[in-house]
Amino acid sequence: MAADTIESLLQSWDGESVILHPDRPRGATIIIAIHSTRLGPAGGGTRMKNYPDLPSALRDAMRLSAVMTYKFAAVNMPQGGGKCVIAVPPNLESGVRAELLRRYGSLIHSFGGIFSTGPDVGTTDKDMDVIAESGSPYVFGRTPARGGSGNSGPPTAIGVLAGLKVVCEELFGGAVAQKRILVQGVGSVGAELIRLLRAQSAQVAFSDVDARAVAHWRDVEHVEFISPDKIYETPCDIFSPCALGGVLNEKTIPQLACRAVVGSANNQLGEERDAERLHARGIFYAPDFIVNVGGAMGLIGMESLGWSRAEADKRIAAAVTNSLRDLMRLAKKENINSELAARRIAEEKLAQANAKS
Ligand code: PPY
Repeated sequence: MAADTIESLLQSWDGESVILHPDRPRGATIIIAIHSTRLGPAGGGTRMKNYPDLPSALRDAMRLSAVMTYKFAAVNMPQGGGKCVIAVPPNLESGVRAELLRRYGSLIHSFGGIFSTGPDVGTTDKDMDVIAESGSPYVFGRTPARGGSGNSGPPTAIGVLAGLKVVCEELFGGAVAQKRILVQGVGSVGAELIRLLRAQSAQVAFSDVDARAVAHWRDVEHVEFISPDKIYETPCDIFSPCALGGVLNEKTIPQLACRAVVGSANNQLGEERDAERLHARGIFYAPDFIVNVGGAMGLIGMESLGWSRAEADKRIAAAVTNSLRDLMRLAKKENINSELAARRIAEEKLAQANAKS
């Protein structure tokens, strides 16, 4: 396959605009991809990492911004899709990093609201505090001390629980109680999900690669531990990836011994074809961008729409429940995979918005 160039990426992308900002003093490049403003100003997290080259960073920003468009459209949030990728040199020193974030904040501010952001891979709520110094009011997910709504893990977990409930009803005709659910990763979403599931009397097991997290959940909380190398082949009712992306692929899908996959991790499918591989095996896959919408919804709802945490939880649970039910109905009727069904529904909503304007 020929290597991507900036030109070929721009040619094949269906989004609106890309802002490429060289931050020369720090040797970084800020890339803001605005995929769609059809439903409202674009929103999406800021991913900061080291990339092998500029086209790789641009490809990531373009792909991730499109997912945000679908994510918001699927749950009827009046928000467009965007994403920022900051390609940085390895081992950025912390003072330099803060300068870069401030520069980035000014850049966002200068766009006057067409793009708002929040945390993503490689950035934290503390980083949002720094970006907001110059980027406010277009920065979500600051620390509570600086007026933010705090960790988005718990609202995200509310959405995952709602997804698990729908899938249990549809597939097993019952509640999550007594269902064997295997949670991969006990970060801020996975840990909260385990708490919620135990409160519903589910049979939970977990896996993680971090020794301290394993010791806590296995020895203090007494949750069954599954070794990470056995996670895919371990029989369960539902597998819930809540950590890494790309875990559903050509190698792992044949090993799966579950009826469904419902988790919060971003980009769970290794490649597009994996949705069809799961479908062919009769394993229901709840599209990640539907199940994990609670993070973005919670931050935006609580910080700019005046929702309380209780109201955010209610809206997130309803949004995930309704969109999963709709897509399961469509997938069944058309005998198509769930990812395709979810995208079709989101595309229809975007087309309706087009027709109205
Ligand atoms: C995501 O859900 O993947 C995000 O990027 C989260 C987000 C979206 C919009 C504003 C803040 C955070």
